Amino acid sequence: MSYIEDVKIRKILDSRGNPTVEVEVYTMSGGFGRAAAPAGKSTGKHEVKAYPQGEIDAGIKYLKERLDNFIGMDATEQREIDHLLHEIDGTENFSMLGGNVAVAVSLAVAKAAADVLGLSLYQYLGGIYASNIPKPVGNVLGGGKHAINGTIIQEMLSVSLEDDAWNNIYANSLVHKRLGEKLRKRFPDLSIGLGDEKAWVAPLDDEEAISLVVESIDEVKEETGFDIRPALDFAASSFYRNGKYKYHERELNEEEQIEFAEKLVKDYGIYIVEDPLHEEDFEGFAELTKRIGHLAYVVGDDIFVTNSKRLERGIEIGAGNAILIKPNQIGTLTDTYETVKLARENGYACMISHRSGETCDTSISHLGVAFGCEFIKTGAIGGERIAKLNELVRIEEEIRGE
Ligand code: 2PG
Ligand code: MG
Repeated sequence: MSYIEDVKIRKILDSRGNPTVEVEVYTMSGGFGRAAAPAGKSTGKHEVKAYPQGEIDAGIKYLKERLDNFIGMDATEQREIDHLLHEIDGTENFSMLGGNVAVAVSLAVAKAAADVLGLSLYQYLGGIYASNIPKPVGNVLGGGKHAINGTIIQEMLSVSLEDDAWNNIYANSLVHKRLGEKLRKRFPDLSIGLGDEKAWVAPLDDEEAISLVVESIDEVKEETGFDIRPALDFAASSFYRNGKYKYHERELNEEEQIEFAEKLVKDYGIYIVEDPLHEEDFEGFAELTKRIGHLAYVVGDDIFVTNSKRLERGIEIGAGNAILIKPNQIGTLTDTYETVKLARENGYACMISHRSGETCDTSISHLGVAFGCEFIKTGAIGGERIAKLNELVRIEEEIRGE
C-alpha cells in the first residue's frame, strides 16, 4: 500500500537563515518521507529555477493548488512522480513550480517508498549491490561568493582516500583544525571566521592559501598515515568578467587561466579541480582535461549543472572527466539519475554535492552510495554538513553488517 495519502509542504530555515522548503509525504500504509531543498549561492546560469520569479511562497502556492494530482499515486513509481512534476510545471526549467519544490517532493516520495518497504533510502534506490561509500571531500578554506574577504578561489578542500568512512571524515576534520591553528599563528591579531560552508576565511592570496592547506594536509597525513589529497573548486564563473578571470592582484585571460590551473595541479598535487573555467567554456575544459586529466579529476559543476544535455555536449569534446551532482540543479531524482548514468557510461567520475545553504537533510549521503559516486562534497565541519558525514558512517556500518 504505497499509495500516497497526503503531501505537506512548509517553509523551514536553511543554514544561512534563509527560508527553504520541506516536504512530507504520507502513504496509506503509514509510510513517511521528509526532504528539504538546499540553496546555492554561486549558482550556475543553466540550473533550473529554484522558485518561480525567486519567490518561495509562489512555489509553495503553486504546489498546494495541485496537490490532488499526487494523492493516490504509487510512491514506488518514482519515474511517474517525477514526470508529473514536470507536467504540472510545464516549462523547461521548472520556472512555474520551482526546482527546489520539485526536488523536495521527488526526494520525499522516494523516502516514503523506502519506508513502506522497510529499506534505507540508499538500499531502495541502489539495490542490494550498492555498497561503495563515496570519499568525502571537505571544504577547509575558502571565499568567493561564500564569504567576505576570503580567497578568490571559492573552495580549498581535503579528501582522504582510506577505505573507512570514519577515518576519512575524521581526517578532513583534523585538516580543518590544523589549518585553523596555522591561521591563528599567521594572523595573531585577527579573528578568523568561517564561510557559508564552515571553511576558514582569511585575507590570503590564493596561492599562499593553497600552500597553507597543503601544509596542513601533509602534517595530518604524516601523523595519521592516511592518504589525504588537496582539492579545489575555483567556481570560476563567479570571478569571470569581460573575458578575464579577476584575482586580487591580477587578471588572467583564458589561456593564462588554463596555465594557472595546470600549474596548481602539478605544483601542489591537486587531486580534484572543479570549475577551473567559466560555465560556457567547454573548449577550455577540454584543453585543460587534455593537459592534466591523467593527474587529476577535472570536475564540471556550473558548466554541466547536473543536466544530461549539457554533459553530453561536454562528453563529445572531452570537457572534464568528472561531474558534480546536485539534485536541485535539475529538479528531480529521475533527472539526477539519468545524468549519473550518462556520466558512468562515458567514464566520468561523479561527485554528489551539498549546496552552500543546507539543512540537516541527509539524502545526498544515500544518493552517493546508491549511485556509486566516487566522491561526496559536503563540508568538513558544521551541523548541517556533519549530518551528512555522520550518516555515511551509519550507512557503512549497515553495509558491513557491524
Ligand atoms: C559549489 C557549491 C557547493 P553553491 O559551487 O560547488 O559547494 O556552491 O551551493 O553556492 O553553488
Ligand atoms: Mg562548484
